[in-house]
Amino acid sequence: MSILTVDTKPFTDQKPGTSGLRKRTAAFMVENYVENFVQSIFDSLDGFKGKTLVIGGDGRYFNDVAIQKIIRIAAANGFGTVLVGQNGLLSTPGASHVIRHHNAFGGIILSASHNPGGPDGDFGIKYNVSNGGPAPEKITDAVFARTKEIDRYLTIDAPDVDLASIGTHHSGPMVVEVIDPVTDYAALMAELFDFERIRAMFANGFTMRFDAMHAVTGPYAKRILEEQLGAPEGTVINGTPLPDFGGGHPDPNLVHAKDLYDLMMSADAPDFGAASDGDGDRNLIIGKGRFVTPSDSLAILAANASYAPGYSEGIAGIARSMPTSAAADRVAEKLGVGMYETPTGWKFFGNLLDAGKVTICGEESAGTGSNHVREKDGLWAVLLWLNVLAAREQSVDAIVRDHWATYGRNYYTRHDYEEVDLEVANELMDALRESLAGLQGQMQHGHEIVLADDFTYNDPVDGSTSAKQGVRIGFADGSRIVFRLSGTGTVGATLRVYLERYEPPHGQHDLDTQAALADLITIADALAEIRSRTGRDTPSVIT
Ligand code: VG1
Ligand code: CO
Repeated sequence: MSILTVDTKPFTDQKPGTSGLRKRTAAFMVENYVENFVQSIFDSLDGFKGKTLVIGGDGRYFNDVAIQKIIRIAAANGFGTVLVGQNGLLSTPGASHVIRHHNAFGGIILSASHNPGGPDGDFGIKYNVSNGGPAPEKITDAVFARTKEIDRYLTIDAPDVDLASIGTHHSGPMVVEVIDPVTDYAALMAELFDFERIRAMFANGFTMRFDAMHAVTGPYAKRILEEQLGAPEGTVINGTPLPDFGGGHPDPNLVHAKDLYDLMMSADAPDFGAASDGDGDRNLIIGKGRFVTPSDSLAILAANASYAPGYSEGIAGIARSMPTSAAADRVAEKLGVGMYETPTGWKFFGNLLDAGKVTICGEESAGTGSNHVREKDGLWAVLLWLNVLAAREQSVDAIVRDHWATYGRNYYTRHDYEEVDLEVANELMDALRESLAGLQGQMQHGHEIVLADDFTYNDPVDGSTSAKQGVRIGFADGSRIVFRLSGTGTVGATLRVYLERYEPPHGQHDLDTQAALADLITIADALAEIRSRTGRDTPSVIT
């Protein structure tokens, strides 16, 4: 089989963000756009000849086309085997597990996660390394540098592989194994959780709704929840992955999963409601009449992890992204384990997990996970919740209240201002950074500022440093405001404002979140001049 060397010209905009390269689908459909990026990944790696590459995606529009291109480029570059999920499907945590389980060299995940799909939606490509986790910045920086110089890519002249049929195929000299996307992952979940106990809970009439949002978790949730754990058929809704996610926005938050939220707040609510995002790494947890914030969910799961067989010996430590609330810190303190604060994005947890410093990680953006894979894992969080519910025989609401009564409550909200003009957003952040030096000691609405900085992370494992990871304003009573720009958006800029206030165990735990944080919301606007600079009166999304 002869290898074709195809001339190409660099694109200037292939810089990976918080989680891989994300752009409008139309940008990826431009001739050579996918080819350039994938060849740049391979050009930045060493030692993969004859090795295994995992490929999978969330099933969105253009997945099928991109996967066939990537298979040919992988073959031309000398990979020995490609493992690909049937019909090109693999959830992000599923792909992470397949990489680890099959000792693969790495993997390519095609997804723009919770962003809408389709010809007018978004697409994305991400490279994961052999531990199953997102490539660290050292690699993504090298890939970006390569994209600016690339002048050729390698491919072969071979037909498309039939990805619908499980089994062994070939692309030129390379073996292409089409695997069931769910099997390996489901086996891992059965090791970690007490399936028997959860099965008994469903058999006793426990009710649940899982909204797969027409995204990748449909087949995973149906197999595990309905077939293996005996939840009644129909527990999983929107369970068929569609290229455009049924026209929806596969983001499991209170805006885009509003139907689920409304159901859970109604008199007919089942005992438990959950949802996941486009690529299956996020989770939404709602009990009957009780939404659980992702920051609280992280803390509660960490505090209760030992109910699950996979964590019965306790956890080594907890890590959270910097903007995530400090609720988990209190759990770590009580358990006497390490607590780590990292920049936003799962790639920063990899070293801590590999070094055995932490077992559980989480982000305020509906991401929770553990050392079982190297990605956040939506269904894992749902199953751990089910395991805890089955073991404690209490409602979600009772467990949340008990947690607050023990550790106190961190009122928490995130305000997003989407599609802000890029220049305006950069000016806002620059002005905020410049004001930091004078803020310490200032009083704002009766709150004293005790910390004002731009977060720099020093990785305790490899010593690397990541600067400018978000502006933090800390107050004397432990309240906090964080400002940062999104690294996953595809149009303009998204300003994220994270607000948090602590209320002790015997304090008031039933305030409305926005009301409880009203002072901080006002201060945030005053410090960053959000309204005057962006012209926006209110955030586009409040979570
Ligand atoms: C967002 C979240 C971040 C998450 C990232 C990828 O990034 O804030 O916590 O890791 O999305 O999640 P940003 O830079 O837009 O704030 V996913 O589900 O898109 O892979
Ligand atoms: Co995602």
